Amino acid sequence: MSEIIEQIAHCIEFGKINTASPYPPDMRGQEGADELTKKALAQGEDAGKILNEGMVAGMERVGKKFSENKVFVPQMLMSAKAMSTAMQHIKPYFLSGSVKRKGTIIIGTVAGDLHDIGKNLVGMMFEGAGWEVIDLGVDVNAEKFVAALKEKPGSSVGLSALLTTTMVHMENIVQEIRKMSRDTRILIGGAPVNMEFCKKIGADYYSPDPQGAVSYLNQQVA
Ligand code: B1M
Repeated sequence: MSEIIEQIAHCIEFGKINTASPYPPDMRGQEGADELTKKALAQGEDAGKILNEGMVAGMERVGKKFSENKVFVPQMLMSAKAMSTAMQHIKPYFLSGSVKRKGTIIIGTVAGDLHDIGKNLVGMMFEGAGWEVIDLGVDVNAEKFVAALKEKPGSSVGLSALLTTTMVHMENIVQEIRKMSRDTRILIGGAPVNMEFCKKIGADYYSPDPQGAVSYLNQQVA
């Protein structure tokens, strides 16, 4: 891997956004993911390589540490911010078709539930892993998920719930999606749910953290 691509991976892993950003303190004054991505493109590095070997690799590293409780939500948010800043430079290459997305995932927090911090992290991790993310927001009912799937057939769906009173809505959403398309991949997550509940409601996969959800879908399209 070229040095600049490894530097980008490092910036994403440690949440170094740009030169002006004071975080992390031991990288103060150094270039961040923003400047390095621009520089790498100007040097003629391939956009897909920058994305996959630099940005995605950095997000995978921090995602793994998060799963192992070695870093926490604030660090993940800084990495996600570094990722989304660098992504602005790569987006034109997605639009031109020279960099391909892995697929689309439609995400949302289920009906009655306004918690969105975990769901947003899941979205950022998918985006960071090269997926197109359609975020329907919070308090999303079955009709909205089905309508989004009709607009973007073949997408996967990610449901988040934080309340024991709203996790029950996942079952109804899964049923309505299955009526429309039996083979849509449906992932669930959130503090009150688990794999047993996932199986009971007929979803495909439960992950306790964003990285597990990303790894699962990556394997499905590999
Ligand atoms: Co609420 N709340 N809250 N709350 N809140 C909890 C969830 C609660 C456990 C607190 C408690 O009582 N100890 C409790 C639920 C109890 C239960 O049902 N068992 C609770 C309650 C009761 C309520 C209200 C009903 C309070 C009230 O008004 N009486 C109310 C409900 C409003 C509603 O939704 N209709 C309410 C409101 C709120 C705030 C608005 C104040 C705020 C939400 C702000 C926001 O999200 N924008 C809030 C918060 C912040 C919390 C706590 C403190 C933190 C939740 C959080 O963001 N965690 C929470 C207590 C706690 O967890 N300590 C609590 C950090 C986040 C990164 O984790 O969302 O679990 P989490 O996501 C994780 C994983 O679960 C996973 O990945 C993420 C990263 O690891 N994950 C997925 C999540 N979705 C996934 C999807 C996947 C894969 C993984 O694939 C698709």
